[in-house]
Amino acid sequence: MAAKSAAKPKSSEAQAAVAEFTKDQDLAAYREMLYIRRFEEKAGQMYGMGLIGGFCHLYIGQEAVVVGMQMCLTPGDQVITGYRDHGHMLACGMDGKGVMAELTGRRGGFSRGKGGSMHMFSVEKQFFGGHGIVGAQVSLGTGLGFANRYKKNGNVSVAYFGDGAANQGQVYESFNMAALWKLPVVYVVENNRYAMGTAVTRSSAQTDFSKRGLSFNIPGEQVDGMDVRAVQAAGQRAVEHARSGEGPFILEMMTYRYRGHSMSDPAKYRSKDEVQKMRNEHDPIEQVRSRILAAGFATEDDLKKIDASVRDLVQEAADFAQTDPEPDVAELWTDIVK
Ligand SMILES: Cc1ncc(C[n+]2csc(CCOP(=O)(O)OP(=O)(O)O)c2C)c(N)n1
Ligand SMILES: [Mg+2]
Repeated sequence: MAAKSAAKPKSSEAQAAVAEFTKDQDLAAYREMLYIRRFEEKAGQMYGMGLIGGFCHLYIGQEAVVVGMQMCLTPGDQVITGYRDHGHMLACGMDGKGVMAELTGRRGGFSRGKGGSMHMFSVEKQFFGGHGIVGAQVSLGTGLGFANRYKKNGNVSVAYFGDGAANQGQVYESFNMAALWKLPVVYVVENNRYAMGTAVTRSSAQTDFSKRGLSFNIPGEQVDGMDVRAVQAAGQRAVEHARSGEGPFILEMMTYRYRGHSMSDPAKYRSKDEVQKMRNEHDPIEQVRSRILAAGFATEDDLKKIDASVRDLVQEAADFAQTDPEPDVAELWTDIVK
């Protein structure tokens, strides 16, 4: 089923002009988004080679969301998401070697090779997973906000979830409590237009997810999630709102996933043209790349160097993930509730 043709948000707030990035911001965003994309491409290849088992959901196409949001956070702020989580972990600063080694089920993985793609955590980087139950992270993320409020630590939790997850009941129980207790939570709906093979228009009575908090008086904004500058600008407003004690905020990121839902996807629910059009006209990395070149922030050669260093980093992670040993059999009996 054909969805809307562009990533542009409908609501007027989001149409506001987006501030230009500085040279450093543009280059950092470029590098970070490229790193996520190359990492995911490599994960896809390794899955195809049989090196990765179980579920694996790639983030390719959505990179601007997590990179733009991360630019608004300060140390101590928490991040939680669903199963499409590799990009979030890398953006939080988790080592790519540990992420890739978890995908291949090795000792050096973030869950010592026992969690896989959907179950990784880092207390150090304040990343709280990685959750396979659609919508569960929204309640958990609200709990993180509650803890922040209780401890008066000034931190904000960011709970990411999809357009499909937005129809789960526990999301609204969470909204109610977050608004009631003015919890410092930013809810980021990654509206990539599909929940597995179901288009938003087939499953949602209210397709403007920024309005989903209206009955709780939670403000919301629709954002062009393919433009990292728009994400960062909206993210600043939302994080500031939450941090200042005003309560939760909803950001609906209009984004798009280029690959299938998971590694097996019949791809019958959308046309190849629809995907190609998004790639050609809205790619988040290409947008930054053209801006960098137009502004003279870097030359083609400089960008090639960044590309090469990113590829090296990803290759290092892939090599580690194939050479690091598998967990000892005795590990079957550790980290479990007996
Ligand atoms: C409670 C629950 N119901 C159903 C599923 C099966 N399921 C896995 S992913 C998914 C689609 C979710 O789509 P969305 O929230 O839009 O996230 P996206 O995959 O687009 O990132 C479903 C229905 C599940 N994992 N958990
Ligand atoms: Mg979706």
